[in-house]
Amino acid sequence: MRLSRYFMPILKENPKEAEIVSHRLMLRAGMIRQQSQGIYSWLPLGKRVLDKVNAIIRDEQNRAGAIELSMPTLQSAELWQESGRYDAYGKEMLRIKDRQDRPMLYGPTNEEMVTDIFRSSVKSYKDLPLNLYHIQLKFRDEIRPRFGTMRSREFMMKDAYSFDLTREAAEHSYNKMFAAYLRTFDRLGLRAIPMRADTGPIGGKLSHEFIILADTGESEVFCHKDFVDFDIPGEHTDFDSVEGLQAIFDKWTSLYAATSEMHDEAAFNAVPEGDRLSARGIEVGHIFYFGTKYSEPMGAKVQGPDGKEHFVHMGSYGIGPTRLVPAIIEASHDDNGIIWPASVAPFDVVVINMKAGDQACDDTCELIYAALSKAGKDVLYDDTDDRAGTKFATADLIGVPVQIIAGPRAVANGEVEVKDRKTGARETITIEAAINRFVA
Ligand code: P5A
Repeated sequence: MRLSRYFMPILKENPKEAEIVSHRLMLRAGMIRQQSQGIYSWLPLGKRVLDKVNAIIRDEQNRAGAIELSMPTLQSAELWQESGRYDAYGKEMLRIKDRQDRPMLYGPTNEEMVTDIFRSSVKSYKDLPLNLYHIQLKFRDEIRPRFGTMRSREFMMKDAYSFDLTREAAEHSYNKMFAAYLRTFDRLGLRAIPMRADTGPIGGKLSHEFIILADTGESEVFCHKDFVDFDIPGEHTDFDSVEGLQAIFDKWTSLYAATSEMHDEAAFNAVPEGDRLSARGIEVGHIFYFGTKYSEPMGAKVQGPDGKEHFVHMGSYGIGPTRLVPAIIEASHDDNGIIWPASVAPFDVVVINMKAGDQACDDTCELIYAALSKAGKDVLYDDTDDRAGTKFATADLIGVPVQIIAGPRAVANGEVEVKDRKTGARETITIEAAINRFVA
């Protein structure tokens, strides 16, 4: 991508409305724009990061055996009347009428809709287990939308829904998502700790929130400090192994970890004082097991091996991609801007032409840009005629992991400078070596 032809509206000044660093940096880097309170456009740079986050989420959902589909944002009120949640959900639900005066709503979550899909076609236990997910916009009319896309009214959610014949089988499905979440957040460069959590309007008794520790987090959390160094399940984790996944779940729930709603002061005080971590956190995921809460009122049942009909046991599993992007920034930035983990960086490399219009600099940059693009890298080429200082500031602000800087002096020697955004380390190497580093 040539910067001269891209759309990346950088802000020079700090926006006044931004109270936390991620919101400030997302606005300054031209990643998002507020359209109305708590409703955002994702501008091209932001969209690139969001797409990469979603690709990792999708990859881990698929690995764990979940199957992707796509459900609509607008739902009929009738479904929610069946489950009894239409009235219970309250003012957070955006209620709409269509031209025939039929009550509709902008979905805040999809338990009812997916249960309807399930009951319309699954009739036998032989078709279980089943886990269906999508990555879709949701709307919740939050009392206090704030911090940009961290708590917005329209937001994106990856929501998965599992169906099983028995409670034991449903627990295995829960454990699959539990392990998939540990892997997902790790690949996003985050340490997320599963904590016992309140189930709120989704329901059920068993639930875990996945929390990133951050001073700017909205939740108050309490946990054992050893979680910070626990091992993440590897990529060869066998998601069909009931014992294997149970062992992962048992290990990750063996020490104290709870959100403020579930906090048990006495149990926390039993943790040795030096091991107690009482902190603030950002909830990036939340998983639930709620048994037959939706399947019973909505008549979602299958024939079991005993020939009888059984209401299915369900769970639901959410991740907030549009919250994850600011959460990653909260965890990874410095005074100059964002520092993206390579896995979600909007570009892999930025090539900075220090003297656009100078034949040798132009030729060198074009050569590098073409070679790295051909090798499948996402390359941003700063071919603008901005001042060098502006270019460096922009490259640092948008947080691309590697900068290749081509200035007249180095280029005359057949060299470029390579800068690591995270460490700030710079080295001067030959143009060929710079290309080979990414192509090899
Ligand atoms: C689980 C999947 C549910 O809705 N039903 C389907 C269940 N859970 S949840 O905890 O309410 O939300 C799941 C995740 O969505 C993100 N999230 C938000 N992100 C941005 N702005 C919001 N207002 C918002 N509300 C929820 C969070 O990451 C949450 O864990």
